[in-house]
Amino acid sequence: MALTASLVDIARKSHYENVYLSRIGAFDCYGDRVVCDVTKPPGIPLVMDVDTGTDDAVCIAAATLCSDAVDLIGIGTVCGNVGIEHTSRNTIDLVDFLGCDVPVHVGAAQPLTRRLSPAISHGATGLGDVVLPAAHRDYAAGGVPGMIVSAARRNPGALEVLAVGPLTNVATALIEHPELRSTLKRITVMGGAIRGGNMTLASEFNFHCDPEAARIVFESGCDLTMVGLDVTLKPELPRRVFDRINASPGRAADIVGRVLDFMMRRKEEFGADEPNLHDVIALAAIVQPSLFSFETYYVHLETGGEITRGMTIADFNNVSGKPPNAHVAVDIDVDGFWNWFVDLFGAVK
Ligand SMILES: [Ca+2]
Repeated sequence: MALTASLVDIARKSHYENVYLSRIGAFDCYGDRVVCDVTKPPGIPLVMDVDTGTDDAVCIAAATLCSDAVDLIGIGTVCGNVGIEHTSRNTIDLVDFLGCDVPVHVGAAQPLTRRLSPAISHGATGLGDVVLPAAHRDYAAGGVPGMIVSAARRNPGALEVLAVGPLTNVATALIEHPELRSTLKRITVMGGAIRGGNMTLASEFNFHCDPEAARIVFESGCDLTMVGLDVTLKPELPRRVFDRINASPGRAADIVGRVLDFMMRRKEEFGADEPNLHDVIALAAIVQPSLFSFETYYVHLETGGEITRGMTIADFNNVSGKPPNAHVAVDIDVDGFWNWFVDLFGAVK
């Protein structure tokens, strides 16, 4: 018992007190012997916001395999790729299938000021033709903004947010809880592009879906990393990666293999684009930042215009005179990314 007590003392001195204590609570104990690696530093306390979504599903599955790097505290759902009923159902069914006990909170059913226009590339339910067993649990009580602020209070200055859907929930949290602007460590978003678009000529889907929310997040003053099409379109799913995932053990590889199979068939049957895994690349920017090149800019969010709604415009020449508000991922080591990805799933026993 003495050993356990000393661990708690160490944890109480830790910057990540609550996270570390929760880890200790999860350790297996045999009498006085605690089975754990007490020298291992705590992972990044992380909440995710998702609109699951095929590539969100890949991202969530990958995040559950990154327990050495991140402590996944909670997941919020938002409308985007499909309606909130489907994004929420997909998310809770997925984490339940993966045996992950992270709480899932239901978020916004519509963008801040607009009506949702779902994506077409994820099928009617959001997961293509992949069907998951229904979860044996309920959604966590409370909305997503409350979940984020609660997690931030328990991890002051340390909590990171990974948002891979429209930014409706994150913007709402920042509006309702302005203290988040100084207590969050960082927000990483999958969205935008400083060159080109995929929804219009100039805008990316997530920011096109809720540009007003994206503007609030970009103008919040939070430390912000933007992982947009500039990097997420570069890794195109190679057949060798598809084969490696399908040969990997475990439930995460099973579900990701099925999602990738849908993406590959969609490409072959409908002449769709090469499969891109957008959202998991934003996760990689958190846990494997050395794979990326970042540049820091003031990024303006355009909210109007037939083509420019949701466009992210980097102030390359400091015309605005405004200080930078985003670290923009501008390049990625594609081979390094795929190696990380297959190793992540292949390491499961
Ligand atoms: Ca997404």
